[in-house]
Amino acid sequence: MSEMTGAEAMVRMLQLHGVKHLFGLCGDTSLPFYDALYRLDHGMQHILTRDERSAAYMADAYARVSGRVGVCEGPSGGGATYLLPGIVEANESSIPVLGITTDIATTSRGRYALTELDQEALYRPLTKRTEVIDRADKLPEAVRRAFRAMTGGRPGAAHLGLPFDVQNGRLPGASVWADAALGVFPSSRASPEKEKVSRAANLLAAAKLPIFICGGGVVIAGAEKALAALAERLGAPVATTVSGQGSLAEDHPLCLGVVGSNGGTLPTREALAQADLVVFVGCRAGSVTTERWRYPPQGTPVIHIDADPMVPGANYKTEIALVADAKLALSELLAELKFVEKKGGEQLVKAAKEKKFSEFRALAARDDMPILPERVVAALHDILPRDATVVCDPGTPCPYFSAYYEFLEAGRHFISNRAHGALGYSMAAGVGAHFGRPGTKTVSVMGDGSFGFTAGELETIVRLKVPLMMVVISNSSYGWIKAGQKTGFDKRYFSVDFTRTDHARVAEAFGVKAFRVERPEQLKPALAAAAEYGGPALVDVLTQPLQDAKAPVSEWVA
Ligand SMILES: Cc1ncc(C[n+]2csc(CCOP(=O)(O)OP(=O)(O)O)c2C)c(N)n1
Repeated sequence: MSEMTGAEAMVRMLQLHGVKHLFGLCGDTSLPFYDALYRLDHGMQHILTRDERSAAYMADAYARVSGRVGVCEGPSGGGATYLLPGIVEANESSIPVLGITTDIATTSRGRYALTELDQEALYRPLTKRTEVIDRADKLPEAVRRAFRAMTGGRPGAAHLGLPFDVQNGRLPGASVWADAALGVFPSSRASPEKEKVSRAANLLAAAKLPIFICGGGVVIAGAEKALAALAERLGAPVATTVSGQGSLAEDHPLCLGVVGSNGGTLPTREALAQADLVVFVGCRAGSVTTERWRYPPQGTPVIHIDADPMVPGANYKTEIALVADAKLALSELLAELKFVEKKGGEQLVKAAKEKKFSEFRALAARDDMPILPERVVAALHDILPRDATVVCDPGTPCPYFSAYYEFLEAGRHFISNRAHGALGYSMAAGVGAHFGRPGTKTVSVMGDGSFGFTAGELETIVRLKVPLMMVVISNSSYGWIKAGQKTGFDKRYFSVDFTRTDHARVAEAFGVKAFRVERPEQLKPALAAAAEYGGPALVDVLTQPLQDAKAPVSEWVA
């Protein structure tokens, strides 16, 4: 290991950080990097995608289910701009994704080279760290910095630019080293301050009905067990955000389910309103979770646990902010509340859920055509194994699955892109989730709008024989926006309808096993056949348009 090229060093640095999968798409500026991937024995699988957006979404979902950094790559110019949506989604969702973009040679800068672009400027506002590496000998430390940034503190995304001449430059092999522990997140955890833990414990012990509202941070921190133990000790209901699903198993007697404008329902909102103390955990208390900062009502005493010091106090006057890792903070609260044994929350949860699910079940049993979304959720729940991973796009899928699909195991079994909600996430993310957790069933549920954004990736799925199950909610419109035009703009439907695509035939043309479902009685058999099929399968379901549905959505403009 005397000397190596920059491209070889990048491959080795990824390998040393424990990277096993790399999602990406080739380009001229990437040729030395691809050649190093070809030549070296590194044990990483490169997953060639048909769009860099998909590569980044795959890396994002891969990280969410595996707890490891997701890595994606693309070339200069268009590759760098196309990779961006997935990088920003991951960064805002506190998911460590490394985006590598190759670049024109440093010597060509400013000379109108094809694809020249200020990659650092592009990525700076969207990542925890960005760096275009200007010299080969600086590469190892830049990669180490990126991994420290991604997995330390609040996790997030990083970007590294790799100019053509830097890939071909040389550096000493001895400088290529890494701490493999930084490939896993969170790689470091901050403890809460003792005195604040005692004060928070006193407030919790004194509260009649404390309620937890958990965001994505609970599962990211692996705090599910600590949360369950603390909630049980306090008899405190646990609500979640859309991203917080999996904080507690949904059949737990204290699990209230999703609250907020997207997936929340009146019974859950009413239950939440009874809290005399709210504990936000790993949750930004943003517009969707709080129905535009109205529920819980302002004035409710709040304890806020978050790894990011900017979060507590942003939206609610906060009694105590524990700026700490969720697992450590909840464990310390549990230790402090050793002798407390409260009851009470179970009844409230039971009543709220009975109300919510009795309405749901009545709709799920209906034989309407087009098929009601409730029926699709219920049928999928009936046939999928309890440890399945469901990935949902915006539109009909996200609120319906958030409200009504009960995830019976704690941990990351539900994924949706809640930071930016870009259409066309779930198909690619389903691929990433499969590679991150290959032993379990992964299902991507998308609107037909989302299908249109991402259909090209069916080729990737077939080529790699990914046993992904896909469900298309076909209503030939951008339904969410149409529903917004109905409720807020007196049904002045403008430019929201498109013609119906036969998604099953499109999928078949790619080599995917496909089913088209028009009649309600066809639904369950088709879903079951798709789930049992060993390879990629798609079920196209002609579904009730969202503007006619009884959607669990309280605000169409979040
Ligand atoms: C990239 C992108 N562009 C626009 C939007 C705004 N938007 C939110 S929901 C939605 C409609 C979704 O339509 P579809 O995927 O068909 O699902 P449906 O609502 O009909 O169930 C649109 C256009 C978005 N979320 N992402």
